[in-house]
Amino acid sequence: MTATPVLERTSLDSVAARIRSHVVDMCAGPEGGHLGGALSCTDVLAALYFSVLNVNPWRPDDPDRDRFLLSKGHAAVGLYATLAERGFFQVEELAGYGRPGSRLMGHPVRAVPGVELPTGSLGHGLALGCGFALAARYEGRSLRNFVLLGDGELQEGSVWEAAIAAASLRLDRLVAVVDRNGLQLTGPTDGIAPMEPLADRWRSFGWAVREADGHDPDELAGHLGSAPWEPGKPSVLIARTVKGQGLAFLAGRSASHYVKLSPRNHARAVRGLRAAEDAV
Ligand SMILES: Cc1ncc(C[n+]2csc(CCOP(=O)(O)OP(=O)(O)O)c2C)c(N)n1
Ligand SMILES: [Mg+2]
Repeated sequence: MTATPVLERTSLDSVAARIRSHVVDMCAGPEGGHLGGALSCTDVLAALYFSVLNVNPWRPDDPDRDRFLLSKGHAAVGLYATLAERGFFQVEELAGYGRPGSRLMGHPVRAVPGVELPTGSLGHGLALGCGFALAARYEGRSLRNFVLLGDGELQEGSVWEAAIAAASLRLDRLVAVVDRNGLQLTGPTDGIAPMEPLADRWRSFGWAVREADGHDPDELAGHLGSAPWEPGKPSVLIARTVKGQGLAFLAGRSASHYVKLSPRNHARAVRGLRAAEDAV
């Protein structure tokens, strides 16, 4: 498979800004959307799709492509914006999100070019990623498999079953990213089920672990691009993020989880994002 062109790392911030802008527009539509969790993982998605993943929008089913699973499927608007920006489908299609007849629904499905599997029921992505990694091993393909998980999602026991399986099968072409925004639907993750020391937990399950600023796409691309970090071990990057990143009136608040932006708040959000972009 021919390597696809990727952006210079210095451009990742501007890609992320465009993705955020699409996310905000979609969440002002009739359905609203999972705004906070889409904005917390925007920089991870930008780093993956514009620097790390070996994917080709013209051949979305190329058997040698890297695989990406959005295990936190509720952040679909972030994935749609990223796939559109990367050229899997027209950016104009984003305007149809959530509307009757659109394939861009609240959770991703395979009808959307670039989507590997439907996700949204939390706790399943890592096991599916294990399956992808095993299949590639059996077929002798050297592709990599990336899975993005929410930190609240880590409360699902199936995540840890998959973590055990990945380590025991020595799936070092499997890379997990945890969107560590500290919030889930109803409040702070650690108030509901404390997970710290999270890095040590993953280490104790036999994974190679790194932590990073989840809003620095260059740093993220550096870590993710260089995985696997230890031979024979799956890798997990704990990305420290802010739910609702980029919107001063929602950032760090559970209220950002699912939002239908009013016209006033949409205008406010657009202004805030523009100001942040101008400041870069
Ligand atoms: C199995 C399952 N239970 C409940 C839900 C409903 N749900 C959707 S998002 C969410 C909170 C997830 O929190 P987190 O993983 O931290 O996501 P983020 O903060 O990144 O949005 C819940 C409980 C679900 N999608 N799947
Ligand atoms: Mg969270």
